Amino acid sequence: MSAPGVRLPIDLRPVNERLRIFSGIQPTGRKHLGNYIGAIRQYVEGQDRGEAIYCIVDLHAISVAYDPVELRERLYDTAAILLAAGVDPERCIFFRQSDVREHTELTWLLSAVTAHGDLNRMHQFKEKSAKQRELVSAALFFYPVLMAADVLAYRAHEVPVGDDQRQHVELMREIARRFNERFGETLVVPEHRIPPVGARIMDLQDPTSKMSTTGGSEQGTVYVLDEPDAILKKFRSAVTDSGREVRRGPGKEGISNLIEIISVARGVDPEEIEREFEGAGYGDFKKAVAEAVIDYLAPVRERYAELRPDEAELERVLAVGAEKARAIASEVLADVRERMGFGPARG
Ligand code: ATP
Ligand code: LTN
Repeated sequence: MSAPGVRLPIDLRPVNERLRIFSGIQPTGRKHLGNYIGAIRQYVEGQDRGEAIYCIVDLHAISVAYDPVELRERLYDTAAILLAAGVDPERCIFFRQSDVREHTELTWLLSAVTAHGDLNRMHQFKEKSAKQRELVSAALFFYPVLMAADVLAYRAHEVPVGDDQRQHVELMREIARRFNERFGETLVVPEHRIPPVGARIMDLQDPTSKMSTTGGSEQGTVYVLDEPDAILKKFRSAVTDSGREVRRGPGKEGISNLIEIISVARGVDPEEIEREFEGAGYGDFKKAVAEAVIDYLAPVRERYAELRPDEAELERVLAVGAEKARAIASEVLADVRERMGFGPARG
């Protein structure tokens, strides 16, 4: 028994506890090769490594201009893409963020230990706020707090994301640390998991900026659901450089990007690709990249076509996931509430 008022630290990861993985993805519907290689591929692998929890973050989607009817449609698109890619509701918890109200509640509670100055430093806020035509919403500014709540509500240990989310994960670590310092050990300080190859897939037309649904060029963005012909065209017109060597290096952003893409699609090291294509022309290399990507994405596109029409089934899957998610998050929230001084004291 501990003395009253003395908090025993919650053992945040006992040796025999399973690794808990959490990640979220926006319901933009048009998921691209960057999302797939940087994140979705890791979600699928995560199911073999630990207890995986994945959610479609529809609450995040309202931080920029959106249409409610579209949102619902794109949510189904995104759900079907993830399932088609191999996210398996039998082996993970897969749900819609807005179905689990604990995320919203925790966002507000965590805002008490979030520094305004830290939010002000977020690159994504700066970039996205500059692009808004009508309204820069407070939701856009608060976006990282909601993202912290997503992860901290599950005491997740690991967060698979692409490189662009590094700063957001750093911030959620800071929020968890500050919470624990202020209210006693309650939350797990999570680690990011950023893949060594493919964490930042670049736009094929402008290899100095990341492939993106919102910021990039249409011709430079390969979508998971693109037809083989479209994929071939996009890779054929990919911007390279005036040199002739298929290797990574400064001034070779385009070729470096293609090397990373083909190495992930084929499941080999980039070095192996450089060896294989030594002396090859850029034209042949681009064609090989396109073929590898077509083979890589074809099963996903085919499976998507089967899954997407059955919205009732998608809803059923998401509801099962939400229930499992809620069971975990509500316990964490009960601890957080109690430690912050809400409701009657427990035990
Ligand atoms: P976008 O910029 O395309 O709109 P996003 O980052 O705003 O995407 P999500 O669709 O939620 O929003 O991203 C899902 C995951 O994909 C995140 O983990 C993100 O880091 C990753 N990701 C996004 N773009 C890339 C990219 N070009 N290369 C690698 N990973 C990426
Ligand atoms: N901001 C992320 C999406 C996201 C997320 C999360 C990722 C929302 N909540 C929790 C990991 C963990 C993005 O990719 N744009």
